[in-house]
Amino acid sequence: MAAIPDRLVIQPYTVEVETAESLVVRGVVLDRSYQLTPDFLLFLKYFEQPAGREEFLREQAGSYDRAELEAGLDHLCGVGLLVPAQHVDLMRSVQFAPPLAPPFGFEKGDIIGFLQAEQPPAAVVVGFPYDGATTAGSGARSGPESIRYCAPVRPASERIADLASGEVLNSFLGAAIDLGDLRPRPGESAESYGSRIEAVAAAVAARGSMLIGLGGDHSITYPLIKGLQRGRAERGAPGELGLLHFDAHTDFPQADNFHQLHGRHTHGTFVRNVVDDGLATALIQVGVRGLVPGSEAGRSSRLARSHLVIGAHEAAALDCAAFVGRIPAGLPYYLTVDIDVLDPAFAPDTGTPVPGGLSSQRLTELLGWIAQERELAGIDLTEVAGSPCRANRTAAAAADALEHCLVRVLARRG
Ligand SMILES: [Mn+2]
Repeated sequence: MAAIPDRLVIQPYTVEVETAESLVVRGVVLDRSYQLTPDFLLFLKYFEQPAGREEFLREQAGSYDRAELEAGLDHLCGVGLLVPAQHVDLMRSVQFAPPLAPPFGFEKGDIIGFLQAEQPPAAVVVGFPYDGATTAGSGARSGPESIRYCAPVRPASERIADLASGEVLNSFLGAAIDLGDLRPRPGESAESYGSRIEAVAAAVAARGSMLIGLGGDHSITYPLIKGLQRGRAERGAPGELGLLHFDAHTDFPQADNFHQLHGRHTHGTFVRNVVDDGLATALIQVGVRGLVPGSEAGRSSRLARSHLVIGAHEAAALDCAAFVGRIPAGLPYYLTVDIDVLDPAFAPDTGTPVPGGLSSQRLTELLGWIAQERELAGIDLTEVAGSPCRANRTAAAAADALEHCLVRVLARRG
């Protein structure tokens, strides 16, 4: 636990039990109950608005023992009911569900502990069980749970061997924690949920940790990138960011009236929004395919640096080293994977499958190479549908590709 900051605020809570002997409150952010004594009402009321710790101690000094007041503050900070006031907006807008079982042997964590940890972890997993922005098949709301279910749980060991490539890697899997899922509200719009995604992404990036997002439909990526850029700016990191996008679709509608027709934030528009808002300077799209109506092939010259499309056939045929060589070096990338980049034979449980995609082996290989050879600032994997069960080969392929990538990303950052 870090030194307690001077300005504090209580996270939103409801009182569950209030008697002369007992006070039980439920904190909204983690949906968790806290057993207190009625004396704590003084603290809860005082810090409903952000207030100074010293100011509180001074004001109450006449009526209460200072050591007891300090112990009370320490206790509330320790359990995470009192949080640094800088997080007041985040605390008021988010609610998390804890992960049932974190993937890959990661530790379980929570957003409040993360924000206050002395040493933030290298990476955090956050699930976004939302599919309110799909235009065709839905079901991606079960993605986070299904990916976690299909992800192997690794023992903490110092080395991990990749039998396919013969590589032996240092394992830094312990450097990541799983914060659980950011809960959507019933019927919540993509704009509303997106603003909360952005707040979480900004807070994670401001601490210097990498966010690994489990979708959810592809609408989650725009706010993830926006928040990442905000958090990076807060740390003084350079604004240049490439977008590395694996998908069967370009998610980049060319028609100017597209937003009027479908709304701005859908799972099929995020790339256009990222480009229009200047959030990325380079765009590399991998695995796109299929016939679409229109006279534009989705290539854009509006990006400052470059727009490169490596279609599905090329992505399947290129030598891995040659593939990575086509991705400009010297800038960090945000990596987003729509699982429909895979052929429906490997990933049938997704909203908008397109024949002629990559094999799961190919995706795993390419992500491993990218993680090894390029700097990644954030990662997400979207559009996995289907139940959490052994038969969900879409989720199994997603988890496998993600793990091959993460084990190398964490080795770089470790
Ligand atoms: Mn997509």
